[in-house]
Amino acid sequence: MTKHKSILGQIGIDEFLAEYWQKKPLLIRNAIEDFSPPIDGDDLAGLSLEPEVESRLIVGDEWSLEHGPFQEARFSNLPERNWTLLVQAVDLWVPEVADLLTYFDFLPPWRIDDIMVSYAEDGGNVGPHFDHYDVFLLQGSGQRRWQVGKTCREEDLLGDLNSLKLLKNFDVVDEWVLNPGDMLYLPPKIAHHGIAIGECTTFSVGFRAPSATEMLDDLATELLSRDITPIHLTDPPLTKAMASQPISTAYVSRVKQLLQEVLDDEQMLGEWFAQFMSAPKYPPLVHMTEEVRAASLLNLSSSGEEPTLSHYINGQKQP
Ligand SMILES: [Mn+2]
Repeated sequence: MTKHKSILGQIGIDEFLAEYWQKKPLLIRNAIEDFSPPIDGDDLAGLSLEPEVESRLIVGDEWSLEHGPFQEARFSNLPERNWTLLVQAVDLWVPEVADLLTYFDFLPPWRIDDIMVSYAEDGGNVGPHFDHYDVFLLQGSGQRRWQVGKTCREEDLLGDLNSLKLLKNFDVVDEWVLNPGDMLYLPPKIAHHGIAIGECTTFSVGFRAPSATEMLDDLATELLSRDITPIHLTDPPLTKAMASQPISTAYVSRVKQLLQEVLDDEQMLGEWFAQFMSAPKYPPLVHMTEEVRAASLLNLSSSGEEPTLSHYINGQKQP
């Protein structure tokens, strides 16, 4: 891979990390100059037919959600406008998409989760929402209007509509129309809403943000698998009265102390964390990738004669 220009435009890496990363949104015009997206909507539709690939369709004003794998016929029955196809972890499937990750080598590679690619028809959007992770939204083909709001809290959620985390209220603070190669960085919890202007693709480079609960779950499994001497709960000083009382706070303190003792082992934590953060998100996919490519399902370097996936979308050839 040849050394390329910084994807942060005029902003230096140190400045970006100090001023923007996990703090505030940043729009970068022409983040990649003359960007030609490595895949298009038809490639995405093709991927979404594969059972191993995680894909979703979000259709209409009510954001009706469907999970892949999809049948080819589904794409000829979609409305003319206002729908979005989202395909997760496209970097695992398409090396040309994985190559985009080299632009983000100013961040620890294990922080990166995946590149999700979306294709939307005019008006397509997934509703105003927020995410718990950092994301770079790189515009592929076409245009998308991004509206950005304030930092959100859990209480701001409308609840789980079709597992989409939509917002009760969305006050637009800023908005931009992104063109091919433009990129918007969003820190965690910032309200955002992206609406396709005509048909477009967006490449979302998402970062990992495991919750403490998820980490405790994985850590507990790891500790159980290790042959370590267990430490057990003991009593705080007891009184007879405690036999008939609700669990005393002295017990709660004991429990906390015991659990902290388990965690107070930086070497163990470091080893577990490295393992946890580098665990592949879709274990079988890593092995499938070469197989599928070998089967020429996605022959990106070819043109014209290859299994063109154009007909998947609206039953028409896309330009
Ligand atoms: Mn989002």
